[in-house]
Amino acid sequence: MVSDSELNVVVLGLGYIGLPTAAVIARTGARVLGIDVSQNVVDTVNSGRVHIEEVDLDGLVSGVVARGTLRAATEVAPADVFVIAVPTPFSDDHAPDITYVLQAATTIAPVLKAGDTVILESTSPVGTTEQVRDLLATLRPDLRVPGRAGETAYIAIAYCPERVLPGRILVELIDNDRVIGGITPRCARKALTFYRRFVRGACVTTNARAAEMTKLTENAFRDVNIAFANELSLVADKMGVDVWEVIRLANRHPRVNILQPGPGVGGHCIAVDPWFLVHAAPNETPLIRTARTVNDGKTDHVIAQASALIESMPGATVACLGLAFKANIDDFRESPALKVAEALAARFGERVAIVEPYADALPPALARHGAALIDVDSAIERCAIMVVLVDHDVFKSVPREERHDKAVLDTRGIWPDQPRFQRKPAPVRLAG
Ligand code: SAJ
Repeated sequence: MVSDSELNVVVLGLGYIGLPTAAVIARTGARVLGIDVSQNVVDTVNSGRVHIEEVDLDGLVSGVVARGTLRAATEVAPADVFVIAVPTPFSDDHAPDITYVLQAATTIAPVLKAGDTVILESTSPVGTTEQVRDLLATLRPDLRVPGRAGETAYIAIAYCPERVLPGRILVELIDNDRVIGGITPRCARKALTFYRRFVRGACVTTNARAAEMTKLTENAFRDVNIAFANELSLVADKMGVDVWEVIRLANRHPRVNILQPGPGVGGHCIAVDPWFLVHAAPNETPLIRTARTVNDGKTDHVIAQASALIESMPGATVACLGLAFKANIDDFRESPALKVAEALAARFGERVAIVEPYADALPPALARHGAALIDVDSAIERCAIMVVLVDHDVFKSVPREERHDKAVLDTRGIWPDQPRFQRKPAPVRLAG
């Protein structure tokens, strides 16, 4: 086995997964080349800086770049292991788009040599790793690929999904268990040797298709469970009951563990990946599809609730607290908070102000409608209405006395002590 300092690794895609992964591998002493299509990203990384916000990532990247074990480029080079971590978006009709994955495979094809390992980490529809194998076989007919004709393959190809939580990426990259699906068992074992270099969690091997579906299943499971919480929040609103109190109490049951309602589900994973399953088996996935509809519908519900509140207080200024898709991060992808803020700004214009400690400037769609970016103290001073969209710690810590006179729509349940909780109890009709 090659020692860490002799191992050359190429990571394709220096985004939220690729850059932390590249840096963690580089920390083991392996020589890592990160590839990105953006020259700006490449320059940023090569200067030891980061283009994304993630706990402790800046220190790690500056360390490994200074030590010379991580560098970035736009052009690929020969290596022993290739890790593909590029985006897999979906089209308007929810069909998964694996163009970037196939482009990445096309990019590495010319530099592949016997003994190399190719690992796909991008969330992908079932069968994508086999497509990568077929593409490489076409582009490099001289290289024997795995799972064909019973001959010993020259290269190993495996699928190993990333499963890290934004905000905890560097911890979870090391501590989480990994599912490693080989095109053949031999491929899985080869990839396993690589992950054991830096993963402390258990590394479990399977086949590529099972690993691909496992990743989609994990995120669909979470989406369905959040949909349950969101549906409960609508029921509780109608009943005039505090949903967070109900969930807290129900979760005291030893076999009940309900997640938290919110303004909808965001991010580039949970709001996207379930569609890969629905698209693959439309007739078999009514539950997964409904969960998506419930979670998206919750955003529309919040827009309607907030609009009604704002209309009931003519002239009052409104603070939307948060734009990120979840707490304490700067990631606004597919963010329900952003959708709500945009809808309110479009309707109420300059009456709407935005508080987002993780943004330096407002996205153009918000700025266009006259909304301003203000800090939390200005919001407390100036705004009579507060719409809590993200549970950032800085919002949670606003004490009751600073917001007691505000009209509040708290979609995250961060202020259970808020006296003017904007949910009017529905009239209760007694039986008989
Ligand atoms: N959310 C709720 N209520 C909850 C939990 C989450 O409304 O109780 C919302 C969040 O506010 C956010 C969205 O769901 O808008 C997703 O947040 P998340 O923290 O559940 O997940 P992500 O998207 O940050 O990361 C997920 C993780 N998957 C699972 O937990 C099964 C992570 O482990 C994956 O690596 C990641 O997707 C991914 O890249 O696929």
